[in-house]
Amino acid sequence: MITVLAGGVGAARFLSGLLHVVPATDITAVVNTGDDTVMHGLYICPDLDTVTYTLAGAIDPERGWGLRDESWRAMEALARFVPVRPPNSHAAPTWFNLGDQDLATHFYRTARIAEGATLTEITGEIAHAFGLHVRLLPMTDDRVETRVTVVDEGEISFQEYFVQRRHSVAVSDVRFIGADRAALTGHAARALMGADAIVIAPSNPLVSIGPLRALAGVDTALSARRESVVAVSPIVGGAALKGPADRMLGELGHESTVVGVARLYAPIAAALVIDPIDAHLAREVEAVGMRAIVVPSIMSTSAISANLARVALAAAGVVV
Ligand code: FO1
Repeated sequence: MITVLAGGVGAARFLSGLLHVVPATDITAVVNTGDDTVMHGLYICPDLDTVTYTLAGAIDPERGWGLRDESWRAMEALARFVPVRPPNSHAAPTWFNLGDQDLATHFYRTARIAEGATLTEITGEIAHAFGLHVRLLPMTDDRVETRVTVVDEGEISFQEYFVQRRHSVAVSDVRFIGADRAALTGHAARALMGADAIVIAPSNPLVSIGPLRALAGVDTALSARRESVVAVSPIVGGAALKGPADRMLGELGHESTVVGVARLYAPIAAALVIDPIDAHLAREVEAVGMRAIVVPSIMSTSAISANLARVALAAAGVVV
């Protein structure tokens, strides 16, 4: 069994590549839920949905989130209520786009939560509905909320930072509310303990993998089996594959290079996969305590993604 620690788009693309080299039923993804949000009373899990939709071949390829061939009639209809909304009301937020078909996923999840189902159960049901054979697990069934402190503004929710501010504002702090009380689910804990190899996907180390690492026992479990844990750098040539990871690393006092990523992951993973463009930094990566594995890691074709997955697994001791 292979376990992948996952955020959103980068992880979803890595998992797509992994599916070319490992049977789906041998793969478990433990997915960040710190980005989860409630809009219009609906419980939304962006990273779980991005992974689900991508693996189902249903993701919108340009946006990298939401469903392809989507329509937006509900969002358009919502605009009618904006002028009548009292000044102190948060009703009818129109900055977070929910497509008509995507809404069905959030309706289902929200209704099942109201019936008392756990997020783990619901995630399995949604994955099944989309025909997935990969096991998708939320990192926790408890609520963990990533909050971002924005310079000159103060603390806001992750989605207010990412979508509403288009992640174009400087960040001075990140914290994960509830992580100290939240527990890794039993399923996720077994996926960490029992896997033949663990891959930390090319996701944002601070706000995608960070919430997972903030849960009690995760770093301890990973460091105890460090030799079979490999990370894939989300930073290539000093830039993020997608999203604000590069700027965020710099703003929060880390180096926005594969060396900065290696410093964050050295305690929990023995190897870091880096792109050939960063090959000149391999010795610095090794100096901070990680083996550097150089392989093309910009996942622009399925052949590159599959090869990346194969090489990452080999670095964690699994030959496929
Ligand atoms: N990302 C955007 O940039 N704009 C949106 O309006 C937006 C809506 C949205 C709705 C459902 C969903 O599952 C994801 C959505 N995302 C949107 C993506 C999401 O905010 C980010 O990709 C992740 O939170 C970062 O991993």
